[in-house]
Amino acid sequence: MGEQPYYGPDFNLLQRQDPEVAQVLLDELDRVRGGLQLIASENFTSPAVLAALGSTLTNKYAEGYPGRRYYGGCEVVDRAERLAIDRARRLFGAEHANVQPHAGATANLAAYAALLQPGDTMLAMALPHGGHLTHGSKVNFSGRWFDVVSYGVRRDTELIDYDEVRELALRHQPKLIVCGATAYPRLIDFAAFRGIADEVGAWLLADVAHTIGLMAGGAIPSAVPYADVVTFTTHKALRGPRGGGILCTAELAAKIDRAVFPFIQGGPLMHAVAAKAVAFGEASRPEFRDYAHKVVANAQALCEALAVEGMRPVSGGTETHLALIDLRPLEVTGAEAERRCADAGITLNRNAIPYDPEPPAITSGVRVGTPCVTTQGMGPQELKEVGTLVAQAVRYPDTVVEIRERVKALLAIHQPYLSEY
Ligand code: DSN
Repeated sequence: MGEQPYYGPDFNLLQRQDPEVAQVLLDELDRVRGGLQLIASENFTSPAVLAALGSTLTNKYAEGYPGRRYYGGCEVVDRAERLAIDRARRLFGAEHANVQPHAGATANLAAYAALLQPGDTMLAMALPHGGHLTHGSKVNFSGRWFDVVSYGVRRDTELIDYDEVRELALRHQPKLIVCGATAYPRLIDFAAFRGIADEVGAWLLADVAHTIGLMAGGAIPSAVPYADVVTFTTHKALRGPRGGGILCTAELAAKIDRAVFPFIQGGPLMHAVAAKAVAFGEASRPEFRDYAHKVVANAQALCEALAVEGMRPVSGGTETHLALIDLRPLEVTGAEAERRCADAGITLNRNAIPYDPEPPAITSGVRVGTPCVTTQGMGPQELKEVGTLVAQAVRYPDTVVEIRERVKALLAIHQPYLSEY
């Protein structure tokens, strides 16, 4: 070590000490630089966030909360957590924030633990209609531990049927109503959910893991004024480190904090907490508003380009960062489309569409999203081109060499991690 103190990530050091792992890091960077990343739940976090993640804060045990820890020596990491909490509260206008959940699924587990007892009834969106595993899937703790009633989208409009949600709520009297989704391209009417929750005396939880970044940037309406509890992830459109968080009313603050620690988690990951503070700071800047609006405009351009090529957007379009595409008109399954796109240098994921006749491992759809390509600096013009390339890859797999060349040409201008954005 030279005269400079060692603060954080030093790739050359890793290369010298562990070339095998260093090679994995290099190969992953090459992978994302060598193809289009259209997975709606991924993003390229900033170098500043990466620096906080690769810091000595990873060493510190800090069970508890700032000012009331169960370990000594927490006075420094306390500052990181206070910054993260204050910035999250300001950014989202929330009464309380808990920044310790390790992931979105963990945030949901904590929220349920705060609001429900095992066996209680909750009403949430079905996974095959765009919900999430933690919204009551039988293969997840939520489906095992709670009495789950599911709502979905209408067959004709492919939109949430708020009349159905209300009827189910009146019939089953859930203690908790969950709104939010992972594959729903449209805006969610949080006011309507609030009204239904109030009518039956239920708590309202908005799981906005996918859209919190768009809310931070003012590109879509926020769930915070309506929901008792808002759970989210920090690594999707928000562009922060991998992790979760919870916003809630002052009334629920103590319950939520106790549910996160000590009920479901032990020591928080203080390097991740510091990186969340960095991300909330970045998302508070005017540039991020611009970014969030561009993500949506880009998703709309992509969706339109796909529709022109016969790839049918579920619900007819998008108002968010993602589009869900029904491939049945092309007689290609989601699994096959995912594979053909991968061959062409385009990463996306197969996804069930509402009322999907295919099993979850095959599906009739794909999901595409624009957080990554927008971070890379692409705009609607490029997204039109991306749509054409996706469609060509799915429809004409024999032209894969040509598509790869066009993907490369796009990426030559728009590379991730070439600047400090
Ligand atoms: N796995 C995330 C997604 O891709 O939507 C949700 O947790």
